Amino acid sequence: MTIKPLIILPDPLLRQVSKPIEQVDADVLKLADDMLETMYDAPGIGLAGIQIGVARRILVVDVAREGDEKNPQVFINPEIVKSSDERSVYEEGCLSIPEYYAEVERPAIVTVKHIGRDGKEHLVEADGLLATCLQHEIDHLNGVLFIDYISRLKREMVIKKFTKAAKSKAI
Ligand code: GNR
Ligand code: NI
Repeated sequence: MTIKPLIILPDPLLRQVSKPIEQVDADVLKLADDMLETMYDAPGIGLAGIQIGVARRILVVDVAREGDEKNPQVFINPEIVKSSDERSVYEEGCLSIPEYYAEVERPAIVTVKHIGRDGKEHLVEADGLLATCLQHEIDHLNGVLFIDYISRLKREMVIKKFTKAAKSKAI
């Protein structure tokens, strides 16, 4: 397993739409393991392929609380097939937008169809933090970031700040 460097705003890769995974082979399982290791190292509760520069439709999550047993989950080609009318609000953050947080309202319950690491199709009904996290990660697969749900003024301020930071770090 390898910890991979994270792609940070305003890298245009974050706006790329990821492509479906055609078969769950050894390379895909290795990618999932690298993503989990990178997520745990960060630390974060979710990670999409594009955040380590791989534009494939795969995400990993673990919303187990600190001290509880780990619960790594891998979602390949995930699709939201049902969303509740009920909404919930969470303060979100993103490993690709470090140290910026904002409240985002999303459907409270979602049903996600996906391929698991066993190569088989699964259906998961998620609520609470898992529902929010899965929607945040699926957004990444479509080039969407949580700052797209805040006001344009706030979003532009965040992008400007990260653009400046990236320029000052460039060699
Ligand atoms: O680690 C993360 N925490 C988080 C908190 C609230 C809502 C979504 C998330 S996902 C984020 C990791 C990340 O950037 N995944 O793409
Ligand atoms: Ni994110």
